[in-house]
Amino acid sequence: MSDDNKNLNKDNLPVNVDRRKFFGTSAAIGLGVAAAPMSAAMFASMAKAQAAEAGNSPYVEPGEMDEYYGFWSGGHSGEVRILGIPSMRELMRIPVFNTDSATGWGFTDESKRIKGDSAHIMSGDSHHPHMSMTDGRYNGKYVFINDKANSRVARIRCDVMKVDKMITIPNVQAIHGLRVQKVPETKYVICNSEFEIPMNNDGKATLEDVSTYRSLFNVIDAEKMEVAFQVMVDGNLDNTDADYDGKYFASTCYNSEMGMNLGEMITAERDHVVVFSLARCEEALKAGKFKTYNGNDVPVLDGRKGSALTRYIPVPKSPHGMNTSPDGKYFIANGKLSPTVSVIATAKLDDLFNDKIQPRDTIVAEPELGLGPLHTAFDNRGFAYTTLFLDSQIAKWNLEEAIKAYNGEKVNYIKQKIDVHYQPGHNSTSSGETRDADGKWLVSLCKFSKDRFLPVGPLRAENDQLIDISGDEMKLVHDGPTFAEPHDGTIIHRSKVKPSKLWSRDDPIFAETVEMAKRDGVNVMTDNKVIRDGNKVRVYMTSVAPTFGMNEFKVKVGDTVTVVVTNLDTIEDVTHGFCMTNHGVQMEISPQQTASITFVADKPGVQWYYCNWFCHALHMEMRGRMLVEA
Ligand code: K7E
Ligand code: CUA
Repeated sequence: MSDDNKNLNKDNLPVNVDRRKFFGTSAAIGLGVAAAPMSAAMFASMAKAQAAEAGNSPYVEPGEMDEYYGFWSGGHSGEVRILGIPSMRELMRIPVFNTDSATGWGFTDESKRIKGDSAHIMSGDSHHPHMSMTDGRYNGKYVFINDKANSRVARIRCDVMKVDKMITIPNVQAIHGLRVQKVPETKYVICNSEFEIPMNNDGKATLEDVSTYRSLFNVIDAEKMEVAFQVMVDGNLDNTDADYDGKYFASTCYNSEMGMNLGEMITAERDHVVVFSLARCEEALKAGKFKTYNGNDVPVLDGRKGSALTRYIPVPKSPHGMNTSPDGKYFIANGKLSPTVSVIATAKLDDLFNDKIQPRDTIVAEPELGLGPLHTAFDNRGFAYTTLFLDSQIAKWNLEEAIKAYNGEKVNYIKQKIDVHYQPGHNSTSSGETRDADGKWLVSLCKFSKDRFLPVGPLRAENDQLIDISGDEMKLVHDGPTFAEPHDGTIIHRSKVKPSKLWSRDDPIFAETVEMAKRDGVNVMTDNKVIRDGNKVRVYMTSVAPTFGMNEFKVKVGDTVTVVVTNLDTIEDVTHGFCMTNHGVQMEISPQQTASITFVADKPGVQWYYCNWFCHALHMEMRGRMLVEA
């Protein structure tokens, strides 16, 4: 715990808006207010001037753009959110494992096709959103995200910011830690299965016999979105990261005991980090050295202790986060139940795999940082920032000095501890998980907000706190309430992301719907037509603000109706909706998009449909009738 609270000055003002500094600034900008009480407007303008002076302003003027995109997981809300950093404004929500009333995600035919075998699952638990990379830098192509609740991985296409692929990982339960291969490019997405289950998990073996339980490391082909291979390990797996050489992946294990309850899971003083050799795994795969399980054909390699594919590095105790330093030199395992983090030198891993050194010889530092270290982020000046869950702090420490201290030198590697509010999980620095780490911003994703916001009932918001790390001292500059529950966020420079303004007419997300229209002899860009096919009815209509191409269509009660709407508007931001009243049917159709939704017309009579995205002064009039004959 810090005894002196570094965030507040004697007047209980945050230090970054310290009055004394104001006076200095005010003198510089020619305001003679030193003795007078300050108005709110003066206060704000001075805060701005002072922040601008410091060169790292969190203030983004109305109409101005943020410097960074933040991709935030939505935890058990199942979604991904896009924030602007440093303003912390929420720019967009991308429904992923959840269903979404506004866009129709989970209800439209296109989203059901993308969800595939899990189309019936309406919820999820997203933790780790990470963008694809080329040579250790974000390439703006995809963001990948795990679903711990249903063992899935989804891919968001960053040109349209929509999910275009989703897979359920076989042979495992609870996909948790997820990262991408950084170098030479993201050929693979890597993710851990956290919960141990029998191999095979078919209910035929003794369910109680824990010796048959396994966790698997999962390697997914990023382009095909298929499991390339899995690696069976000893113990369970939690978080993971990749190196900057394209050679190794590392994962933490908090349950090396293979305990089945809390007491059993935390008995050992040390658990471990498993390091995977990509080349050796690919060789084994090529040589056919794998087995299959549970009746599917996904190759499972054996990476248990003694295998050539892996090495097990003992670390204290129930480690959680795994973070690679942006210079590529270190894997850092965060101790959770130990006050330490373990610094593994990636340069020593070749020797470890060639059995020239022992696993613990790869550890070059084990700094003691405080209680409950969970995750570490980095700047470009050799400092690391570790969240301390139990202490509600972030510790700023120097990597090279921690190594010196481990070698017996007397150095104080801890530079500062800042209070955060409260109980931080992940933290994230601007571009900090890439070679472009720039040391400007740190966001602490706090699990509890307690007294920081107006009370809103027993359920409280989380608190994402923005911290300026550009100077010698960390400075807390913003509190941002968020709904359940950002676990991890990545802060990506805006130059790396190039979203489209309109849909492309040949987008694969709705290509199948357009193909279906072609088979019906319909050109979705020009035709408004009803096609009857037994008791299936396909209704094709266009939309141009403020009208649908069809004012009415007729069906019989009990028909299965598919409505396909194509938005012909080419004006940015003119999104239409299609909502069939009293049927639980609604969806988004953005400019140049085709979208479809299928439902049963189970109510006879007149059923109005309308556009539910406000698109025009005559938006209210943008409606039509489904006439349902008894
Ligand atoms: Cu620490 Cu899922 Cu990365 Cu939550 S995980 S905090
Ligand atoms: Cu179209 Cu509202």
